[in-house]
Amino acid sequence: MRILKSRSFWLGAIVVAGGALTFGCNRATATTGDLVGGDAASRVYVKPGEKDELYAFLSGGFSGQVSVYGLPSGRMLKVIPVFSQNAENGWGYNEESKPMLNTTYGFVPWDDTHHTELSQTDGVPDGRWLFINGNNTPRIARIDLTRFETDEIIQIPNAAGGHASPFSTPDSKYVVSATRFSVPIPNTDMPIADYKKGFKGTLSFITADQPGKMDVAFQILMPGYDYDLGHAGKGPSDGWFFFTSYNSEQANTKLETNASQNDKDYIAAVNWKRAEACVAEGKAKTAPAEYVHNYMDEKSRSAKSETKTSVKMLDPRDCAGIVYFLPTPKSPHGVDIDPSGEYIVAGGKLATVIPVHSFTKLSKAIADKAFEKEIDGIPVLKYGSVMAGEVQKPGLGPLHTEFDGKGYAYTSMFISSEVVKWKLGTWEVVDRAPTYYSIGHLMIPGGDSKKPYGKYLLAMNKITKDRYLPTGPEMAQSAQLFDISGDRMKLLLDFPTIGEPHYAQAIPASLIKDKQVKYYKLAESTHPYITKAESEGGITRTGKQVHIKMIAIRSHFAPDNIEGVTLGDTVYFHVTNLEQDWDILHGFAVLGATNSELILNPGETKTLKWVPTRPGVYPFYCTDFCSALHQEMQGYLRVSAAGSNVALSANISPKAQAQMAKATAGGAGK
Ligand code: K7E
Ligand code: CUA
Repeated sequence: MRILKSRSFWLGAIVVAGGALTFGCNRATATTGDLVGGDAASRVYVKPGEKDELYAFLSGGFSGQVSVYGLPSGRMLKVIPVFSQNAENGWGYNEESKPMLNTTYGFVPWDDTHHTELSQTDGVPDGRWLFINGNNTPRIARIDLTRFETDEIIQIPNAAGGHASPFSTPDSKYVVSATRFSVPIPNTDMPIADYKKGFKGTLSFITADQPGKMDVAFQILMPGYDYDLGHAGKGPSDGWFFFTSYNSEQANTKLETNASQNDKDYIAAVNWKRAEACVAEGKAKTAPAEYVHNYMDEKSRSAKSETKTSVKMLDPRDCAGIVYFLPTPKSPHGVDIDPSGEYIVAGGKLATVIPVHSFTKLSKAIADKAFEKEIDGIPVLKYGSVMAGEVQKPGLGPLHTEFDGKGYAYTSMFISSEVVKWKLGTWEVVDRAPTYYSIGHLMIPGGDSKKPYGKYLLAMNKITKDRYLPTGPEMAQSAQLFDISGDRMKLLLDFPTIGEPHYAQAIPASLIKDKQVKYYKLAESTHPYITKAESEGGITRTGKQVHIKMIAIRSHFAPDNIEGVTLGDTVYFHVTNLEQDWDILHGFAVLGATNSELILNPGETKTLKWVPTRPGVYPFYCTDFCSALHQEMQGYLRVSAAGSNVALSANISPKAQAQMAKATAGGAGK
């Protein structure tokens, strides 16, 4: 029988799966008690005052952020703002962080984050950084794990939909981004009907191992398919990268059916070391491409943006041997490499099997030229020549696979809502566990690395109806923690998540927790508007701009009374938190500001821009309950009508007064 082509078959399968889902729901109520291991509560119980074993980093999907949980407890520790403005702490609202969201499309205050990726040393997560992709306006961010803050964001040019991203090579020399949507390259006005002729894909390799210096090292020009996911080779397959694609039909409408025609699509196997060599030999064309690179200056804690103007573009026709296509059933989603680096597992979301390719066979097939055809300079290998095996009857809708390091693989089954455990090499299914419901990614700590931690598995589910107290039409997505230390998976815990986590990664806490920055040293800050002592605060006017330098310390602001601002002025509050002590934060908010608050880490200076719109007296106050006299931490700013002659004044020390007078005399432009 030819496998699964007709639309009616698939509709049938989905209806059947819907039935299975309903069955799952009913059964859940009856047997959850049995499914959860009897000692589950104690396995996830972390006593008050004690700490979790692992940090887990969950992507936020449409929240645009990363959330950090402790495992096994499921305690939520932090939301790290990345691509979305975050009024909670002023990310993307304060002047220091705004440039982080610059792109060639302007200021883009949101994105869709899918994959968290820890930096690696020799194929093992090392706890230095976490990378995360922006899917909508293709970008990759770097989060520093000594501070849990986003430090760098690079835009990916010649791309639309940065989904296969930001997977890392084993030493984080590169992280990658492949375009999900093919587009004209360079993107230009073109009839959509010209898709087959004019639309192309790109695979981008971004240098990642030097903070502040991320750049697009090179791009590979690909046929106009949809590139979906990727993973680096390791061990024997180190030097290779694998990307799934779907829509080899090159449909540009109703992809639901039109891109599900072919029995097989392709995994692109990229020899990136060879690509590097071709770039070095001058075989790449320098193509115009505008993209923005934003990074947080370490000393001033202020972001800078730079625009780059070209990329090195490699056409596989100019550099033989950089890409091969591996036929793979059917519209594959995930591609996951086992810890040994030998097996390449595809999640053919419409396939009835889980296909596994062999790297040894791939190398031999290339040597033997076992090609069935060539597409745009890319040899297509014969399926039989690269296939290691197929997992039969795994369930419905395989998406993603992770590994436990003990010879087993675990695949998420979206349609049949389950995790399926199977054995590498024999391809037999050995266990399955239901998930509630519609699992997307799953994650084993280190489960895509050379050394899986292999104790837990986290399932991330799209649908939670009936699992939690109802909260109106939208219910939270959920994560479910399983114990995988024994032969059978045991469900331990359910917890709701922020946004829609797609992928997550986790790492032993011991690799991160003792490296935490506790405060920023005032003495080392190079922020141009820092106020290092109460005596240095002040107010200066430059034309219509009023700069207020202010300190916050338990429990006052200085200055706390400001006059002389008039309508038409733009006010910049530069507030420095003078505290030099862990976890002592202050906040700053002004009546009527069409902006967020500031939240100030100890030793940090942040700037709130405010344009008053009517005369009056405006209180400001601290928003972070910092001391017994937090409520006393307040002040006033007087705004007068345009043209009034109220002198600029602030109740500051005589020394600061004198400095202010000098600065105002020098800089006054009014
Ligand atoms: Cu499967 Cu974007 Cu990795 Cu969602 S993706 S689940
Ligand atoms: Cu400072 Cu509350």
